[in-house]
Amino acid sequence: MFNLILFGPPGSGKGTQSEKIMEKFGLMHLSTGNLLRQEIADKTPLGMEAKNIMERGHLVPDEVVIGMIDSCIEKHADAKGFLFDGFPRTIAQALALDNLLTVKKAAICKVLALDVDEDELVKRLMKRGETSGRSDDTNEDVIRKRFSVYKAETEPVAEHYNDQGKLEKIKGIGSVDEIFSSLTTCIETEMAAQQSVSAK
Ligand code: B4P
Repeated sequence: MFNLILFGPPGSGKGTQSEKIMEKFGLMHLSTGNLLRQEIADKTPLGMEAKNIMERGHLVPDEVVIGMIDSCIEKHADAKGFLFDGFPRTIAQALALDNLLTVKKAAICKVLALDVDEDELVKRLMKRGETSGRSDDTNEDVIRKRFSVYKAETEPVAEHYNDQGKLEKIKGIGSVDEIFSSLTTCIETEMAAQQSVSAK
């Protein structure tokens, strides 16, 4: 299995690039943001709880998102690999993901981290807020809150995978196609490395 994490702050382009990676490499795309927004659209109890939290720029509780990812991995047991987008966002989520994959005799192969400065991120999110209808994108205070949560809770996840030698930073400013091209080069290099290990 080839399992990839696309990492980065809110608005760094994880969702945008995930669509293209999924299409090119045939990985199963798991976005916790999309899964949560679907729960909100379906007005489920979980969705109602998540809406409140997301609108304030906070993270949904670990056990909720870990449960969602667990059942998605089970549902797609025959996938040739997963692309995790927006997950893991805390150390507890990262440890849970590592365990879920170990049970399947699999692991994260690479973590690609999109690097974008905060001013550019605010611009992108405010712009998306004009058309997306996403209430977490329209208020600059909420956007800034999401960054402070990211720094406190999510950045340590990058360290966790850096310690495992799996983290690679990618410049996240430029055209969508330029960034996709850098990501593609890294993914192809890693896939070739995995294949040569499994051929031995
Ligand atoms: P997410 O849905 O994961 O989304 P995001 O971080 O806001 O954005 P993303 O990085 O995917 O940006 P995008 O490509 O859309 O999270 C939303 C909320 O859900 C979180 O705040 C949290 O409350 C909750 N949540 C999700 N996962 C969770 C978890 N694991 N644990 C707890 N809570 C969780 O790009 C943004 C904009 O930039 C778009 O408008 C795009 O068009 C534009 N853009 C993209 N690339 C560009 C480029 N190269 N140049 C210019 N603009 C670009």
